Amino acid sequence: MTSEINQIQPPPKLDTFISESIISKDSPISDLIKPDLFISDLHLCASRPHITAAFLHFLQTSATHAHALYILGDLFEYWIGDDDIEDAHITPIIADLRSLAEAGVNVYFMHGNRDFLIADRFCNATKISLLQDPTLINLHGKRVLLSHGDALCTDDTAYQTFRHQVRNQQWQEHFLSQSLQSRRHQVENIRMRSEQEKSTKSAEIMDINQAALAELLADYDYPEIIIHGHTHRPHQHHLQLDNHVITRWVLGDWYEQGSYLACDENGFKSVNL
Ligand SMILES: [Mn+2]
Repeated sequence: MTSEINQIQPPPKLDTFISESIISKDSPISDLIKPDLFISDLHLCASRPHITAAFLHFLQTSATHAHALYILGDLFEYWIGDDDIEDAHITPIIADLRSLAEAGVNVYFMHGNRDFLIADRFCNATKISLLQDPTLINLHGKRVLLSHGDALCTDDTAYQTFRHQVRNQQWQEHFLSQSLQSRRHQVENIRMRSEQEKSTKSAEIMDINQAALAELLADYDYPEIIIHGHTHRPHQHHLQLDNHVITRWVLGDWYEQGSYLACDENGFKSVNL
């Protein structure tokens, strides 16, 4: 089956949920009021302390009122292995994520292309649950597909080859067997190369491929909503695919300003910090 994907104008009130009809009367009242929050692409890094400070503030304020926090990849600029957890830049992030989870907020993390080596030790220390990419969830009766987004950038064949290589278990075991210093050095080199390559790649190549998106949405039986990050092009897209109307939320990065997407029984709202 070929899937046709077309950008369309939003129908009225597409993202407004009709609360009474879709929320179970048995749901605890707090779950109805508390929003689910979605963030990605913070790229936390010791060289950008103001972003880390903004994130810690977010964890101590807005996030504490949430039902759940979904971190959809690239929380860190890079992650060289869970044995780096004692790093002075990392420890306050771990502590505040753990405090949030201990305060009763469900915190979920999905790997991005920068922090795909986050594993059990990090998850145990933060009490975060790791999500597979993609993951389908149900929010107020709507099916919502979550993804980081890099797997959809299929026009960037060089990147997809790299992605395939570094997601290989043997590659990861070999990489993790090296010293922290050596790993940090290698990652710095990869980052530098990738920055140079980015300047020569067209904007289209680095965006998601519409056919790959259509295939993913069809595979998941046309969820009403897909949320992803990675492209750093925050936007609410409306599209029509095989007679299904689908909303695609693209999350923003935190380079200049923090932002999150909130969902409650009234629908979605994009918030700048
Ligand atoms: Mn990314």
